Amino acid sequence: MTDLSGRHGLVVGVANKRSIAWAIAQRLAGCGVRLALTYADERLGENVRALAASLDAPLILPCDVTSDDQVRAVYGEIGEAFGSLDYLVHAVAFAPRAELTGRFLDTSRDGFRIALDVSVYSLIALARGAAPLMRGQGAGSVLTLTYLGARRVFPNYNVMGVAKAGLEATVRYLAADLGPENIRVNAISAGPIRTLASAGISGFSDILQVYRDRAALKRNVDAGEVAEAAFFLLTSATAITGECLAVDAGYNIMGM
Ligand code: NAD
Ligand code: IMJ
Repeated sequence: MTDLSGRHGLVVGVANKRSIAWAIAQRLAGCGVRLALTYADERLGENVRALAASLDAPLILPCDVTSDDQVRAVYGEIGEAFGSLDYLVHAVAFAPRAELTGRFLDTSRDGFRIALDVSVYSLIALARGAAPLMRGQGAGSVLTLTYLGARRVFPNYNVMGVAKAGLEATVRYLAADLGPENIRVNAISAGPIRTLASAGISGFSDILQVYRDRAALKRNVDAGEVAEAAFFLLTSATAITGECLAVDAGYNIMGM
């Protein structure tokens, strides 16, 4: 296995053992990457601390991505403990529950603002904090998670689709901005996976079934498969930036 000891990563978006971010964290840590993991609130902090016990002494830090102060504090701690950063994983999305049901037409101004702030602006804020620590050592790689709802309409995805479209555009603008410093920025568009972010979404089982029926590979994907593609984009795809890679068992390529 690739030896990445001496490298450092920040993974934002671990909530529990099903989180896509957790699968990516495990993949990186398995190759010797020293990690910082953040948690959104104290309730999730306990989960993250328990999971982290299986990793090699990671930094565990609070980070509500809507707080500039908390984002600044995270990079302060990483600067002190690591001195540099190689990888940033952004696996964060949130819209108020009420926005993920009913008509898109009824999207509230507040719901729109919150969804775009948490799910899109957070990538800009986190990339800005990471850049000096990546620049200092001549390279870096940023990865975020998106969904096909950015490009096609899915029932109830609503304002999150608009947020993911903004996120995918943000990947391109950040890639252009940070490219001259050899910092790459990419996205993975994952197929539907049962996680906290899909729990309680009405019709989610139906969506999994539709993917299983229609995807080229006639099956769903798991977080480990997303993590493998994430590992590739983060650690070895040295000429890939500004891209969105589908890890969806070939669902998006099908016409019917
Ligand atoms: P998850 O619930 O495990 O992860 C979402 C994370 O966002 C959680 O850790 C949560 O704490 C965090 N978060 C929400 N608001 C936050 C805030 N204000 N500050 C900091 N963190 C905050 O679910 P997941 O499915 O692993 O989601 C990770 C990413 O993958 C998301 O961007 C999601 O849109 C994307 N994605 C998920 C699927 C799927 O079907 N599960 C498919 C494609 C893309
Ligand atoms: C979420 C809602 C509706 C349809 C959905 C999803 N489909 C998929 C998801 C088809 C795959 C999961 N996904 C890709 C997301 O990005 C989820 C984001 C999300 C989930 C919640 C649930 C709890 C809550 N707010 C949320 N905000 C964003 O209160």
